[in-house]
Amino acid sequence: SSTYEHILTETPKPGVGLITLNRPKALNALSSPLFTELNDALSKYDNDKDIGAIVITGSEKAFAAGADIKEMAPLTFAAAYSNNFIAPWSHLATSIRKPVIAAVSGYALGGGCELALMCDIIYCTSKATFGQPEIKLGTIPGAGGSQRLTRAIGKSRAMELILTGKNFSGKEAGEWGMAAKVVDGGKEELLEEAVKTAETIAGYSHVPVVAAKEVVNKSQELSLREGVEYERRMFHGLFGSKDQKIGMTAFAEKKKPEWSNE
Ligand code: CO8
Repeated sequence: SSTYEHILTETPKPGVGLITLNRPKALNALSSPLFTELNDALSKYDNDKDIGAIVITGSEKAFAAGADIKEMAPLTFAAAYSNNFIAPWSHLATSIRKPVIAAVSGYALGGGCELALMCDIIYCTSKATFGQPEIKLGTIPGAGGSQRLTRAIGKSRAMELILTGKNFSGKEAGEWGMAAKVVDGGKEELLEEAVKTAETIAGYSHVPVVAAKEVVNKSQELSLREGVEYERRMFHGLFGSKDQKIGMTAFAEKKKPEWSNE
């Protein structure tokens, strides 16, 4: 929609909502106004019955070079605490129910790395540059980096990266299991892969897609036993959906299912 100033939105394929961070002069630094627009666009796609999956990307040079340092520099403890600074960033991780793929080319530093980690799937170029450099600025990750990076790549590696502020490459992100796909090309090839996967997901019934995302995310919060029980209840619940009947009947009749999203 043309009403946004810091992001672009489009539908590159049926069912796919693409959000491009677009503050090129600041390497997509994540200012509060940018995040307000990002959250608005995410909610619109999440509530749009024609959208099945969302892709977030940046430019060739930067996915996002972090939180806006110039905005943060003068912030006081009292203002940060009383306004719960950064809390709106959690919207993506806590409220968006459809799958979100991060397509990362270039810098994904600090809050940019954290934004990628809030997405459900990360695709990146082999030359992408990830890092949590906050220690160099006299602070620590504040948008989930210490928690999500540690879950994604393990404690020893996350600890080393967060304590030294050293960057790591997209190739390493793939080797360590943080990125699901590493593309040996530029942003165009990367985006093609991310949109293709989003299109595949969007082609399934939205009901089990949302359920699948929810149960996988529960694995990060619950004990194994509670998680397995949660999954089973969700699985039971899906027998109440039209699309379970449509999907299994189509298989038996050797037909392509026509999803109702019900
Ligand atoms: N914030 C504000 N402006 C930025 C940021 C940023 N994070 N990153 C780059 N910019 C600006 C630069 O100031 C510069 O602006 P100007 O032209 O007006 O001087 C413009 O973008 C281009 O940047 P460079 O000239 O520096 O470009 P280079 O190609 O030379 O360098 C780098 C690229 C290496 C990415 C470099 O810009 C850099 O080191 N950026 C900062 C990276 C960083 O430290 N990020 C972490 C920020 S802290 C953080 O994210 C904390 C998260 C906690 C949660 C936050 C909640 C809000």
